[in-house]
Amino acid sequence: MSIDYAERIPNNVELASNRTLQRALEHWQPEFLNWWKEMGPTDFNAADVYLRTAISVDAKGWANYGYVRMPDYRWGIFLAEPEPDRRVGFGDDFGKPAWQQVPGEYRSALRRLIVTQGDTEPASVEQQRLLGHTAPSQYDLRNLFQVNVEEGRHLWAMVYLLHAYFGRDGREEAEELLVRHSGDADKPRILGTFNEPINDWLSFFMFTFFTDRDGKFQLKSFAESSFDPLARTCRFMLTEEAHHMFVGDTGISRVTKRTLEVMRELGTDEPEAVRRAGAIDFPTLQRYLNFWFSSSLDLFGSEASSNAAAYFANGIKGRPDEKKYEDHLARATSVELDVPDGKGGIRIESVPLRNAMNEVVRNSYVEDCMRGLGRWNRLIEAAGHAFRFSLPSTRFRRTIGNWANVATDPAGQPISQAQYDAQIASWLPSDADRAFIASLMVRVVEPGKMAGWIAPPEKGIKDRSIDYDYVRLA
Ligand code: BYC
Ligand code: FE
Ligand code: FE
Repeated sequence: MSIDYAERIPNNVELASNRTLQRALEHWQPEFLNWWKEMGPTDFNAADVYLRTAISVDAKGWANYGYVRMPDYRWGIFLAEPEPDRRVGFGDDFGKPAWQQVPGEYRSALRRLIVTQGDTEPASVEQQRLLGHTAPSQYDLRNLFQVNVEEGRHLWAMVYLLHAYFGRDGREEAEELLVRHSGDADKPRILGTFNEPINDWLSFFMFTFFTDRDGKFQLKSFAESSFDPLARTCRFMLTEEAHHMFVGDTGISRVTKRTLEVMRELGTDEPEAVRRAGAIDFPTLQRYLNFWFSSSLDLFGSEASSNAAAYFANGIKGRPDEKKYEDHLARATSVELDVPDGKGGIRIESVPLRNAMNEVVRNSYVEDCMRGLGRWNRLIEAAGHAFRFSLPSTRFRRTIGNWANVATDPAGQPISQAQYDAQIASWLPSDADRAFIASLMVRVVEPGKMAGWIAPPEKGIKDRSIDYDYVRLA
């Protein structure tokens, strides 16, 4: 299953044997490149970037490194190897053969999910387009661009499915994916978080930690899908996704490390003093964390969802790592959810498991986030400080689901709207916080040098040193 790079569109799906599909995708390709030039990273298209490109989908070839100009990156179509005799792994049709084509009755549901997934990928590139100008190091600049080109490839992955399996509707949806834009008043991206601005690198690290991690869990749910081409596409995307979360996780670790260094030099953890020394105080980090975590929780949908129940029953979208569960039918059990009682309190409601699938996935996500916080907290503990990062309650600041627009404190305790408004500036980044973070965003271009608010990484990319020339500016 090697990838054919002699083709205009590199692929491992034998695109050349389907002339109609190949022509349709070759027609979309220049539109994608126009979008990249207009909406992708500004001003760096002539730079040589030390990037990873897949040359095959097996362990040896998927991570091949070399200098590439971003517009010359070989965006292509790569599916993980097929599993022989794959079967439906959950829901009412458990055990029947997986589908190589889209069943007519599930066509619109599948198209909708693929479009929603596809929409997030270019959205994130749009959100991050100005960050190159304030990169804290060449190493970070390179990582940003690696993430950007791969999100571009994830768009290709979904566009391939739309073109190959959804006929004319699919081609129209593929066009629309380049027409909606992040934050656009008339044609915004579909999901809330993907319309939030990412104007500074702290937001970028929080986004790649919290929001790319939603991507991990959604892709894992699709990797279980009975629609085999979707499952195989998402399995390969997950190999790339790991690096995006690594960027967020190590980014926040490095900020934390630098803050600890400054606190040691100053002999105080007083936020104003830390700020005056050019580092980011922990309470500010916690407010950014609160913002991106709560926004990303909405991406899992409502706690009780008839959509989710139908996706599961029909074998369209499973649970991440479905194999770890014993009961793949999920028909008999139920889940207890906390819901607002309408009188300022909380009551418990029982919901059939299938309807609670969004909540099941969200809970796995929260656990995964906790592991990252644990790593950052261990750095702080080892330095002898009392501060600990914490995740706010899943009830805090929600705009989707049972707790949408219900005022709670970060612990999830319902409070009055007046109390909420009075305290929100200590829970979420204020304008003053954002202005302070913006003031730190200065571009550092000398290889190996870091901006003052972030520690160097532990190692470079692919055995290269930290001061390697990761981006050769034109
Ligand atoms: N914002 O029954 P409900 C990634 C809508 S990230 C706005 O609660 P359902 C990446 C929903 O569409 C992964 N609208 O939810 C990361 C529905 O609308 P309609 C992206 C929202 O359907 C970083 C209504 O509310 N992948 O890859 O069970 C960088 C009620 O729906 C939101 C996917 O999302 C929201 N946050 O589940 C780059 C996977 N949440 O039908 C990339 C595909 C819900 O009433 N999507 N709504 O008009 C899905 O699986 C599902 O659509 C959702 C929602 C899980 C998002
Ligand atoms: Fe992605
Ligand atoms: Fe990603």
